Amino acid sequence: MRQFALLALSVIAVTLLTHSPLTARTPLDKQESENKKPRVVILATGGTIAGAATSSTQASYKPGVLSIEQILKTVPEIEKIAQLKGIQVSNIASQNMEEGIWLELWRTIDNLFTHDLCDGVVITHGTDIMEESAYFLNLTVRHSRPVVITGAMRASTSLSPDGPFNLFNAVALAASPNAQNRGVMVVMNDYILSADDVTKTNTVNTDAFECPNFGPLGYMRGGTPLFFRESRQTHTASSIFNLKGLTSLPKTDIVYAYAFSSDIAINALIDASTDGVVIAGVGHGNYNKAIAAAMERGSSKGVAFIRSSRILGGGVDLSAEDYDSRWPVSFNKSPQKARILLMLSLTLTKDPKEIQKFFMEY
Ligand code: DAS
Repeated sequence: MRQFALLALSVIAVTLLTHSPLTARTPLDKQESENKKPRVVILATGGTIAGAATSSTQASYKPGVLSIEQILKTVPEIEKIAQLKGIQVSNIASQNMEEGIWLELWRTIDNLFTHDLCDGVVITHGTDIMEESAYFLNLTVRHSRPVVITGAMRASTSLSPDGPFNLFNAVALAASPNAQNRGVMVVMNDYILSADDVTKTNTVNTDAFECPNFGPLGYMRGGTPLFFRESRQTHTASSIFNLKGLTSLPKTDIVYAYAFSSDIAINALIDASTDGVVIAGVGHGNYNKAIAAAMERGSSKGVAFIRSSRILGGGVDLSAEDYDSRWPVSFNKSPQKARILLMLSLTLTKDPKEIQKFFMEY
């Protein structure tokens, strides 16, 4: 009993003695400064940024190996710029992305922002499907707080991985008050890229992402975003597309056009009851008579069609050859982005004239 009392007295004494202004200030300062730092939630989905290889110089690796906790340990500097929380949504190579993961990402972000649980969101993601996830969320996350997607072209075990600085930049951008109302952004290789225009332009290099039509929104420099333009397309808080109550999305596909392309693929999709097909046309959204005939057949069965192009820049507009208002044109949307906009448009309408308006606006 005597020993416990002595122990209790010594604990009280130490507390009183060490509770000096400095010590008192330190926990409060730490707490206050912690509270002052923006709150950033990192939603991890997998990809190369979570990838690992057996040697630091080999090119091949396995994506989706490291957990978000392990990834965060490689970038201790981000603790200085934000209060962080990591959530492991999935751990996949993004070529295996699923509709359910998109809907989970949307629900999680909507809940975080609706209930003021964070100031910004970062998504770590594979690079193969990154531009599609970014555009999907750009059209459906109806909030103005920043959502920033990043990844890596080299595995975390590489001699000089690009993931850690991409993640630092992404958190710094999501934590920036200047990142509000800019739509979903992709940060890769110091570029800040808009979800409506970003596309992967190299299969292996670290400089693998561009905005081919409008150029980058800006750059990250030492953790500070420098913006040179804003997205002119409607997005996020201004979007008409509402996923509330939806448990699945319309089925839309893409058919590639090429020299003497057959109608086998497009007819198979029609017979499989797809809801919509994007034609990745040649040139300014063109295709041959076999595909044209299949489009007529599909239209008679209620399938929606969009004319896009396999060409990287320029898009397809109303001056396309033989423009037919039954087949809306994609404007600056690549086939893979046109597919997403068609998918969401079909949650509201099948009227091609209404869908054409969406392709001019989003
Ligand atoms: N397969 C790629 C992916 O997961 C790896 C990557 O680049 O992230 O998208």
